[in-house]
Amino acid sequence: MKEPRYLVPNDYMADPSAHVFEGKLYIYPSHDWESGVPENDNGDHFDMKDYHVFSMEDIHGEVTDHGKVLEVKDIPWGGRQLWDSDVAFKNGKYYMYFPLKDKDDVFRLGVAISDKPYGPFKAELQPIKGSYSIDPCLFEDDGGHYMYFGGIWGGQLQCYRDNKYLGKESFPSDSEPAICAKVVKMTDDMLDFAEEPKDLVIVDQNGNPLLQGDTDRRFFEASWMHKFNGKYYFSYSTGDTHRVCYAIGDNPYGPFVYQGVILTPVIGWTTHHSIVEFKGKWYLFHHDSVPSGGKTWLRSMKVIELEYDGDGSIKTIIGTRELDHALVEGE
Ligand code: FUB
Repeated sequence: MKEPRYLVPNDYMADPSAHVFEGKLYIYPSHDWESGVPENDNGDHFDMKDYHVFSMEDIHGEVTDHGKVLEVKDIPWGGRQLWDSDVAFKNGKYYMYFPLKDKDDVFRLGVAISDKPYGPFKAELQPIKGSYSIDPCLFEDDGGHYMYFGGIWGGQLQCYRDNKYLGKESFPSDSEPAICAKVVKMTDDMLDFAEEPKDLVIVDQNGNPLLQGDTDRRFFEASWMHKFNGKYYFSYSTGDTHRVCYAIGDNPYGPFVYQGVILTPVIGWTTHHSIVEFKGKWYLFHHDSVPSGGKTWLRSMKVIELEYDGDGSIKTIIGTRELDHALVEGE
């Protein structure tokens, strides 16, 4: 598959988290819609209310919509904005992790459970204790499951230091180390953090942490973790510079050494992805706003093959901004 394929032409689906469960590809996206909420830097225009699950038996084949699997109205602690989710499997159960603002408008991470990869999922009564910010990604390694999470600006990560809520925003200066994504091991029952979340530090080739002012490379949101040839690949969005980048480490906690760009900017403000191996090939699931004519809050998910060079580096994929300047006026 050398050309990208849009997966759900009749609706808007973003932030796709893809996994192989029971021999099929399952995709867990955010469900964009025209809410009418005005656009701002906090992302209030991403006012999503439910999730659907999709599956595919073949990357070129039919995409099955399993329908609505979880709604804000069924989450007892919920306020607004169901953003990027992810799903993990353990001991016969599927655990969906999701960010949602609580009734005080503070993002928390929730968990909902199903016996099937396609749901429906039933939410726990409370968010995960000690959780905050957005974009949970679950990764299984020999020693158990790890969650990667966080996002600055609308994702509220800048409102925390040492896992404590500051009650206000606080950004480092441009010459200080960048705000980090977080990594935490999950408890055996998958419902809690087994430890205090730790900083996921990304360093340059000299071992120095990336700086807050290094906006082309520093972490913004959209964590993903995958393993290739025994190495740990942490990938993420740089947000306001609109790239998907990656860094490599020797263990799930890092540190991770910055490597390069996986995906150059797409049409639409956000860029978000997941990486999965299916039937012997690797794929990049991502989204852009081409089908909506450039509306940032109406995104469409797509998939393209991802390739590695012989040394394990990922070949850069060109996003729709470079390919399709003419598609959307003003982009
Ligand atoms: O979909 C809402 C937010 O936009 C996600 O949580 C971010 O990663 C960005 O894609």
